[in-house]
Amino acid sequence: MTENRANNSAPVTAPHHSVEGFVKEFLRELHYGQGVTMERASVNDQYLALARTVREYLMARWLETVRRQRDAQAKSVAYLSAEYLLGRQLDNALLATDMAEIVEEGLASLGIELATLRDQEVEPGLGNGGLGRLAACFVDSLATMSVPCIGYGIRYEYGIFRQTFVDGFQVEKADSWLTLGAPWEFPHPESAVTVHFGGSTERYTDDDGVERSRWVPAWDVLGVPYNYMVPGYQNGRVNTLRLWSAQATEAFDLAIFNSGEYVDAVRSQTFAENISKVLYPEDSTPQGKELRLQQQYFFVACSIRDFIENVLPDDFDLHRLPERIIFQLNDTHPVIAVPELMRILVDEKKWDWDEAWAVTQKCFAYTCHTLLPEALEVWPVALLGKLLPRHLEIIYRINDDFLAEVAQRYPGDELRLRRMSIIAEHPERSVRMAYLATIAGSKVNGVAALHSQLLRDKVLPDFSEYWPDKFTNVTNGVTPRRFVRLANPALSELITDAIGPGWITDLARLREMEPLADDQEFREKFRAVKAHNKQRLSVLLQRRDGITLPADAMLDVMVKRLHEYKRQTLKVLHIVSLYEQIISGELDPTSIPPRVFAFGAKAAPGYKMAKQTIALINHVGRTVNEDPRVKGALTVVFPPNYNVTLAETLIPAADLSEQISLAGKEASGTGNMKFALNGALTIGTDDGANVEIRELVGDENFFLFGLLEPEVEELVTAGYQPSKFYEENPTLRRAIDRIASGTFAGGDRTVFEPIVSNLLYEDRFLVLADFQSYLDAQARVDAAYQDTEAWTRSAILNVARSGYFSSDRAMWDYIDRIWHSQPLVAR
Ligand code: F55
Repeated sequence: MTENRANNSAPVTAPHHSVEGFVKEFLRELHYGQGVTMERASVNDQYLALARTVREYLMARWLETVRRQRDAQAKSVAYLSAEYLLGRQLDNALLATDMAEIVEEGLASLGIELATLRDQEVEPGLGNGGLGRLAACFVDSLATMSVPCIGYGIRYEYGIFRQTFVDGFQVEKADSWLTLGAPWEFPHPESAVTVHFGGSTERYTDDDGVERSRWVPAWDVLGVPYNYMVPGYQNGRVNTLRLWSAQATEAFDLAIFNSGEYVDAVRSQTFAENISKVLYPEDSTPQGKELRLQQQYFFVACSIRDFIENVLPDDFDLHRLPERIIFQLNDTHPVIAVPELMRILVDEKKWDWDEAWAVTQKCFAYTCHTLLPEALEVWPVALLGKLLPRHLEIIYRINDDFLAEVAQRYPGDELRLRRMSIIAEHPERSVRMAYLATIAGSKVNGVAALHSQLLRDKVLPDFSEYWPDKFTNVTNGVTPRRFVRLANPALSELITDAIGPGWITDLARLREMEPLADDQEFREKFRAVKAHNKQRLSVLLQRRDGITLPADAMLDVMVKRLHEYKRQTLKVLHIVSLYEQIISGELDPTSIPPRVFAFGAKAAPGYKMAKQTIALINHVGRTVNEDPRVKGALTVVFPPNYNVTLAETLIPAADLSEQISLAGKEASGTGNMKFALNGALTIGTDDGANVEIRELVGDENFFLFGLLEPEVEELVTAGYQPSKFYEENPTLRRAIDRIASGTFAGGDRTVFEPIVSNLLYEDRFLVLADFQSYLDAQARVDAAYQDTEAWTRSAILNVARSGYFSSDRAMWDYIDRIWHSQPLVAR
């Protein structure tokens, strides 16, 4: 039957790759898809018709990619990630199909501006920050490299909140990204998967007389897959991102029929549908919320089932699963997949435990993204046992077997067993998800060289001693398609004119630009690109937020989630310190290059200190911007709702990139890479991937400051007293006193008191210890910026030497060190 269908099906072809071909399809979509005429079409109608037209150009490639992957029976990567911070889709699809010019011309012939329709798209913000954006970069690279990959995740109805400011304080709004239509998704309700929850387990004896355990769940939900295209860059490939949406099962429908309380029954449907309702906005301190665990289990259960039943052939022998799949765990969020696969093999397929464990261990690998102890996920045993009783049993068994092995290797070492147990006893009996991931994974990797080292030495030392070969590093990367080619067309053209277009898929080739750093004419062109990008940013900020950027100022940018360890406060202290010195007459404002201090940052809604810091930035900004004494010299801008779309205009305009986390706290950073690739110089600590950026671009093209990681350790062990730094450094004291005085809060000393006393008496992230070193580095920045030619030279070298930070390279490293899968070459 299927065979027949396949034989009879006509080949799917793309519409004609020409202006006429495009216009014809576009009008067809407008008329027959949207059901409107050109005269009556709204901008949204036009956008939706355009998006659907563009995806038609991708469809044949998509179907062909899926067919080939099926036929080749190649090993696939299943990237399991609770977050994908995709950014807008239209431009990326136009680039992948090389349709941008045709579309621009075709639309123009109808009197429509492409730019207007572009702006109509609401970006899918299904992630918090770096981790979610990394997942999006990785799937882009794998598609471009023709590596078979399915991205699995959650189709949140509401993504990361939209940030607004009210009197400078963050106020969150729901991100209803789906309301105007979702033209990039393909729902498949017919392929829905049932997921069970709750209930209990029971022992029974099977037909062969074997004692077994089985799960008797209490309730279930449906997972409906929504497919998204992940187009490779002009290579004829389109991979799939499959996001799951929760729906009530028939059991709910029955309840409705049988219940006199019809309205109540319908209402209880929403209970199931809550699971994929909203993305949790905490980017570091996981909330031990039941719904969050439901989300995690929901999407991995759907994904594993989908892979086994829909991707693998019907008669597939699961003993060979590791030949066909590697489940890459993006942090611990999907790690419940481990007991889930065990449950399927042992309970459903009736395998022996050891047989199942041998296969399972080969199917997973784990990427850790943090070093902060509070960010390591743990689930209370009581909660996990209530929601997933069988999985808890399985985790216990994994733990027992593992600890028995450890006990054999280290007889009598009780303390070690307690340290290495998946189950923590204090402060509450709970499951340490990172340990489970480490024990089950074939490999464990950190996301930058320093991070991977600290992961071995500080976070999982017992495990790295036990399995030295399990641990590896893969330094993060970013996709050059979105973050250079699309975000910075002017620079892209300059690069392509100089070295040809090969860099877009082979970013190491940017090295070929190195000699041009010494070419005066090229430097001039490079500066023109920067100036153009600043102008573009200025237009956007004016239109988007009513913010006016001064012309010809150095653009100093810090964009990332708001977190104490990232130290936005350090940058505030720098601004306040300059302000203080200028208004007291100590510093001549014309002696330093005019600077715009730009921030972009969302705070987790429950993170008080982070929200205060946002208010502080806004209040300092207002005071500074309104003060005629510093006018022209210092400007602070903080556009609300920093997201991928804003990043794409902001980063290419930057001169200076702020990467100022406390050494040993930022696992990698990926913004740092985007800035360097777009010709900003970095001021940064010896942390995360900054270390590697500095090594590559050269010391002389990077402004290093601050304590090194071992020095941080030392200072903290010795008993760090921030107030000492305050007392001993008059510049620092005056900056802090200025904040404490209420100057930035209309004279009210209480508003920012918590920040001040935190700095003076706690300062977990050693802001005060690094203050002077930071100021000195900023003075070096000012001096360097005055020498325009030398600065431009450094900026060009930053671009030329940052090709290593392509996510394509990162993917090759995963393939080499972890996955051992192969690209699917054309046949
Ligand atoms: C999201 C949810 C939870 Cl519960 C915990 C963390 C996160 C999250 O968003 N983490 C995150 O973004 N981590 C970052 O990952 C990046 C990619 O590896 C790193 O570059 C960055 O250093 C790290 O903080």
